[in-house]
Amino acid sequence: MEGRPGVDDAALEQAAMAVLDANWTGSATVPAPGIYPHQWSLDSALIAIGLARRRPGRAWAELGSLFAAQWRNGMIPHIVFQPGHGYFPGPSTWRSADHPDAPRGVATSGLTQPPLHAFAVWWIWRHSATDASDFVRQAWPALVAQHHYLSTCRDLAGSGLAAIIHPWESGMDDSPAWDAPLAAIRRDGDRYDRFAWLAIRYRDHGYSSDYLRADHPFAVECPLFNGVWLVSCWALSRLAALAGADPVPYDEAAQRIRRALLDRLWNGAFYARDLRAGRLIPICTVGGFGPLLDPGLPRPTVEALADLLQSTRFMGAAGYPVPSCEIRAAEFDRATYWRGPSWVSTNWLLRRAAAVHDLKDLERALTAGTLRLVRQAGFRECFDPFDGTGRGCRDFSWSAALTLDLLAG
Ligand code: 9WN
Repeated sequence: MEGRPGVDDAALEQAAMAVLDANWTGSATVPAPGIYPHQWSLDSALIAIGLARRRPGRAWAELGSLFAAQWRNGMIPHIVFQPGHGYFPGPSTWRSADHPDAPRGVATSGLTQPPLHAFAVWWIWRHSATDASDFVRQAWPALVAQHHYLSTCRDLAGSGLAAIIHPWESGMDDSPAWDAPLAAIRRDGDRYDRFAWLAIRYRDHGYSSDYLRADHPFAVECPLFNGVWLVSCWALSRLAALAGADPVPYDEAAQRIRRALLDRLWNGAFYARDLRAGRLIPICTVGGFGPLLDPGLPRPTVEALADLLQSTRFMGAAGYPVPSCEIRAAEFDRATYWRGPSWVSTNWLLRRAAAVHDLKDLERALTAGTLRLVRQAGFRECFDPFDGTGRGCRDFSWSAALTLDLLAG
């Protein structure tokens, strides 16, 4: 009988490294050849996590090139453009060069993405075979500035949570959670026209946080974005001593975010809050499990979330973990990006959450299910949650990088 290539661990690992080598530009890893030819912030954090045990030097370089594109106000842009490659919206839409806070010599977008970077730095440091304290010290100022930006410029409601001001900032751009706030924008045109319009409107208001607070039509407190922010505060508190800093403010920040998540986004599950409509968005998505990343989440909340995740609304009725939208929702669509398919990124984050909360069966199910997906369908962007069919682009970097970590145990 003929075997499938890449099924055994060594071959799978080699195939994953080959994808990452092919997508490496010399300073960063593009998410996928062709379709995503630039550096993305969330992708870089996940790729660095995946490379931590195998290629720590490259993991640090990946983050270093992203931090070099940080804005003076601390914002880490969601895209850092590589010259000579097309993409819409590209540098001529964002016009970062015209903004006094943007870095010189490199073009970036004007939005941000989930701030996983402090956690990624902690992860690489934690898994390094040699002493990585110097790298932590080098990364420290960028991380502190990023967190300062989020608490001063993005806590739009003064609630303790950061607001995303565009679906692209969530990392789950097509999620049905954004349907209602997008539909409330009085504009002609489809979803993508609204995406572009929102970005251009923010640009035309000088990327100003006063404008965001007062007038920007899309402002949402997302549980994934804030769960990631919380775990990065937790990581900063663990790293502070290495940088000669006080850990207490970061522990306090994590507590503040935890309280706000529970007070503002919890209603039997975590939901996103639409700040413009003043209400929770009543659809359960994989983003609602973001707060599980918090090691300090109260046990009853952990158990309620683990039950929901394993119920027939999510993993219990799917062949492969974890559908990006609850299966019973009218908006669920098994084939369309964040409206149903399973992703290696969210699977990995939930596996980390399961490990932190000592949910061994869940951790094993997420590891085995995710490895089955990439063994069967390759390093695709996302996967059909029922039959595992690969969707979106091929040779997707974070799918390959996080596979390296899953194989390491
Ligand atoms: C817009 C690069 C990015 C990921 C996001 C994913 C998708 C972009 C797009 O691709 O977003 O930023 O064109 O749809 O939703 O998570 O970072 O891989």
